[in-house]
Amino acid sequence: MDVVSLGEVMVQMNAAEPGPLRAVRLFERHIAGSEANTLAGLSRLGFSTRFISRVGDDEMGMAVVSELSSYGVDTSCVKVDCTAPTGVYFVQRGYPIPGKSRVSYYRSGSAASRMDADDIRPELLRDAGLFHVSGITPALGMGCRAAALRAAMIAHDEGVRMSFDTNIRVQLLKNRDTALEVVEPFLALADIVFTGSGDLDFMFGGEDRDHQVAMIRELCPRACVVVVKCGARGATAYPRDGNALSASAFSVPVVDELGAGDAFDAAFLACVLDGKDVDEALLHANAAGAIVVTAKGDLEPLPTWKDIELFMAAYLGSRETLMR
Ligand code: KDG
Repeated sequence: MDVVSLGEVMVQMNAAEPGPLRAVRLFERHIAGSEANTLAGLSRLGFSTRFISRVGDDEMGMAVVSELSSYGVDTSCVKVDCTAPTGVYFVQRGYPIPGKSRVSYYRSGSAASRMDADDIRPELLRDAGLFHVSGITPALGMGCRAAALRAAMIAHDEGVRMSFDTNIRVQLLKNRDTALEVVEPFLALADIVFTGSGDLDFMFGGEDRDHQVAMIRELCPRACVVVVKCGARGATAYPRDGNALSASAFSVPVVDELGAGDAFDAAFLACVLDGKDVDEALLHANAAGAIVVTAKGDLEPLPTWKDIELFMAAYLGSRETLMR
């Protein structure tokens, strides 16, 4: 298995039109969840992936399993929990800030939030090339935190590389102290770290970027690279040995920005697993993120290599060149 991850996949009710949720009458039903999005992205890029989770014994749980499987993700470790439902969330698009999406969760007490350390068996990770998790899963409850930590420890003990995306969701992690308490154990074990400019501001205050990067670096001494995603302003990678590398984003029409960060992680990790350089990884990751914001749903627009190449061929002429 190339990549293993765990987390929650929810039913996503995505507003058919931009505007405030209270005025939206029609929704498109998708399924999505950060870590699973990244796995599906890696599957689209040719890697074998395994997802560990729980869904409810309900129609939507069946949709989660069958749709994720249709992307090639191994869902044999997704348990059906008869005592809790599959989580749901609503997506408000383009309001009040054009191009921005906002989420409303109905996930408290969901089946996935009831995962615990017993969901993680060492053999699920032993054969993996990489273990990936984000700050969302340990924020779902103490059981999920224990499960994610057990998986991270097994990966560490078995010599499996680990990537971690801080992915702070303020609705789940209320304040800076809680956020740091949740992400620190994962940062300490991670070999590759993704974060965002908003996450850095939340964790370390509105200091200058170099100071924020120095702060997060102290928390992830093993990481060979820390990647800071800045949305429409591109991304910068800070390798442990070497100079920072920045790549500007592709400018595209934004339909729904959700899932872009997960697609970015997938393409970046795919490049790392393929042994490509960091600058190439940044370029492909930015392209994957840009492609995903052009359509609704986190999974449906995830690109293949061919899609990324076609996109880059069309856009590179008008795109600022990679900056060092
Ligand atoms: O990264 C996009 C996801 O965060 C979103 O679609 C749903 O996983 C999700 C979450 O927990 O917010």
